[in-house]
Amino acid sequence: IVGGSYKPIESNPWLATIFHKSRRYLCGGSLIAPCWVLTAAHCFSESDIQLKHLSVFLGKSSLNDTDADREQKFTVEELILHHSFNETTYNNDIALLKIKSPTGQCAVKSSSVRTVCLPPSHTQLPAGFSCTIAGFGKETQTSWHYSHRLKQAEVNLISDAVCKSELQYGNLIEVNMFCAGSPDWSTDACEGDSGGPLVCEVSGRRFLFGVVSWGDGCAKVNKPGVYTQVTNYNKWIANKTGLPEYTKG
Ligand code: 4AZ
Repeated sequence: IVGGSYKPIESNPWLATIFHKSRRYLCGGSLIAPCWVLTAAHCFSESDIQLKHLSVFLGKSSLNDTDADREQKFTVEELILHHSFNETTYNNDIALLKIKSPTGQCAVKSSSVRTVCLPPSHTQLPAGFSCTIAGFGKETQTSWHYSHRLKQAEVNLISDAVCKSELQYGNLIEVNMFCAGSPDWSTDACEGDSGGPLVCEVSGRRFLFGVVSWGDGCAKVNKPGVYTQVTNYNKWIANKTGLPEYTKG
């Protein structure tokens, strides 16, 4: 995250951190049900990634230190990439991980671990709406390493019309994507924040509206962050997880 501030995991208790071979930090994710983490499909594009080498942590405030009292560690039982994920355009950049602890359990609710709500299908918030992003990604585009501490930042939703303008991304923005940025372009998601949450508060409840997907660099003028539009995938998520689909009313 470029800009924003350091926050304890209790501010984003659904944030999952995904590692490869227990050492290399790969991506963020969001706990949407005790056994399920929603993340980005492109996190698993590298050819050497194997299911058995993935681990997922919940309750982590620091990337490099263990806090046994607040952390929960899992292996990945299932990795479900969206069948129409396009590695070139990043359309349908969404994936699900089914997690399992060494004792065969899913996530246990605590002050540092909880699920985030999915918004009703196809709901869209107006341009300018303020939402929060969180993650351990780079703090500047040129940084050599990820952030040691969890960061959070506010970004505003940008209309498709503006984001699809030639000044911004033109026709690179697909229907399953939306853009968000800060008015002075000083805050943004960055490398390593991929897969992580964009959460918006509606009627006093926080909902997962976006998955960090891509962008031209980080915090560049007129190059906002691009997010997977989670509300287009309620049916897909319900289908793949067997969880009930939430419909408003
Ligand atoms: C990345 O490389 C990445 N500024 C993620 C988000 C953004 C840029 C790059 C958005 O994972």
